[in-house]
Amino acid sequence: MNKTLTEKILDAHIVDGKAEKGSEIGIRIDQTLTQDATGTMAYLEYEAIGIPRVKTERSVAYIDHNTLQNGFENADDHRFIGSVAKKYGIYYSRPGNGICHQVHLERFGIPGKTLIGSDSHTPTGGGLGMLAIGAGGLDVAVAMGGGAYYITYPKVVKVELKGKLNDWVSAKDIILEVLRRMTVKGGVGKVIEYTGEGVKTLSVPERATITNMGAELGATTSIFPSDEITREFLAAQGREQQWVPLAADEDAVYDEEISINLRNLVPLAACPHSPDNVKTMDEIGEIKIDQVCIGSCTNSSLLDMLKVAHILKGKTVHPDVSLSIAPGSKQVLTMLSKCGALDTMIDAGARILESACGPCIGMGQSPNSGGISLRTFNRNFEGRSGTKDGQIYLVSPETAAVSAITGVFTDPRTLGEMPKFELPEKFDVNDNMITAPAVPKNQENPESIAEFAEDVEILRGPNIKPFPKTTPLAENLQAKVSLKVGNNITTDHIMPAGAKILPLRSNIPAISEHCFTACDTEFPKRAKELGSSVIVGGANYGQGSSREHAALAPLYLGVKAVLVKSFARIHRANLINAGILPLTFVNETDYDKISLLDEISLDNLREKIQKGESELTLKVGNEEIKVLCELTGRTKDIILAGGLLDYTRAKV
Ligand code: MIC
Ligand code: SF4
Repeated sequence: MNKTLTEKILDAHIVDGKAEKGSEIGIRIDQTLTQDATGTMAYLEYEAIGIPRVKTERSVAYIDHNTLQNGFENADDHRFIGSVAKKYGIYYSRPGNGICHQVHLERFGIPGKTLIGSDSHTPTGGGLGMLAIGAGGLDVAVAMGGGAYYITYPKVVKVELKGKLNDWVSAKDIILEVLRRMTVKGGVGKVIEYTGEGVKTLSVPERATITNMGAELGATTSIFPSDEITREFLAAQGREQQWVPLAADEDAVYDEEISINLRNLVPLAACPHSPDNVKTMDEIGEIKIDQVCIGSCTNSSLLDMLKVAHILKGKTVHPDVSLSIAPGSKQVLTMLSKCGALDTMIDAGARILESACGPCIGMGQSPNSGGISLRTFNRNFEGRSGTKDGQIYLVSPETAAVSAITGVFTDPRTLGEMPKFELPEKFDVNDNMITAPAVPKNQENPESIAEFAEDVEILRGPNIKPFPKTTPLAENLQAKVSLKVGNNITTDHIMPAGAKILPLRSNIPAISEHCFTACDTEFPKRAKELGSSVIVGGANYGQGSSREHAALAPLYLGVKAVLVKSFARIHRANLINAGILPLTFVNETDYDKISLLDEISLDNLREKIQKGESELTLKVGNEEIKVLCELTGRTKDIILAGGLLDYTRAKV
């Protein structure tokens, strides 16, 4: 009784710890997903753990990020992941089949199940009533092996949606409004649960847009109830039998509450360079634009695309604007093609891209110098587009499409009355680009599974290098500060992506050369020269993606500890998994007492951690600074062992 939906699903999956807010719990994971940019590392880690077949109900490996293939590296990674999938019992979604989150929603997500994915936008599945969480690759590897996934038992925030959206105001505007109110760090340690009569007015893909971009709040995840609309969506995907009704209890008790009247919402945009820098069209004004990109896991569903096609019909993209469109999946693309909407887009002058992440992660379509780009994506961190001074605004597909025609920021409500857009009764289901794993003769017999796994050859390329070396936590820490950074450092600062760097994801020594170069080009060289070092940072350190490379590259460069005002959830977990000590200031003002190249020491560190001491005294020159090292039983053991891989290997 009086449980939120989040608590119901969590409590049904707890295998370790107690259902108490703020305490660490281990949950059973039903499904996992990986994408290729984090997947190669995740599967190398899975191999290192050494379990012959995945133990989840469903694990899927998607190829969607690194599809540029500007050299052999990407294709080698795809081939490696394909062979691993075949060997270990994982479904393989081939390049061209679509963006992991969109395809997972269409073909695999099930209400009430737990899903972790090596991608921060895994919460997209929350649109279906799943408890879907983004995690580091190593956590996903452990979950594939049947291990629990550990999180802090979250607070639950109720977002009550009232009324109905006005014409041309969209789901994207709802999540932008939530971001405006809660900010990019407002969701840390929380699950955002949507309720209220307004929920019924939103289709599953619209709900998924909202849960997807809930990642930008720093939230553990976001979730919608599973209702009649969910049933219809699953039925249209030919999966009605997987539907279950799910909702919070009537008298559920929430930790925080927010109410949004959908009728009062207007089209919004997140302005450069943060998803919570939200303004209305009036506040922005009719500024001239250079580029429009429509797509990404946030806004690439059939519904989004049909609206875009309707707006583009019979029009031509403004002569000063480049418009690119990437439908989210093969299913979406096929259906657009069959109904003629694709022709409409091409006629209007849109540049059609393959169904993949593409420009969202800087894989092509970088804007011109200082260019103003309107994107339907979820992140607009500085430099992420591939153009350092690019000015990226995050908007709805409706705003993007109409602005592509006018050439200036345009409120889509100027289009007048909106026709009714409805999802089809049946989606075009064709899973021919998803390869099912090979099946051992006797799935119950461990020997047969092991023999079978030995027979399937893993195909490796020369760019695929092993996991970096880890060492158990040292007795004492004595190291210099190799970098000092400010607030809201994103993982895109720590480990940039884009067409040049992304192909190095399976080669930690090579990718480390680019670590933090967005902030300080000398960092990799300095860190290597120092041997061991410490990074100092501000609040919300490590926000954004789940890429564990943002921990593995510092590990490779000798970083032993990161001392900040506060951490983003996934990145903190990735640091611990890599055996890097996560420290926070007791008094944030002490941040000012440390400078680049200062020598830091923590005496008897190992002993203190072993004893479970969380407040430590750190020496910087003659100053003593109090820092917190909050580790629970399990994370303490992981740090002592030198990381999750060593810890898990020892356990297996
Ligand atoms: C992103 O949107 O930043 C990414 C690229 O999808 C990342 C994963 C990665 O870095 O590979 C994420 O969101 O976790
Ligand atoms: Fe891909 Fe962009 Fe979504 Fe990340 S946010 S999964 S890069 S589409």
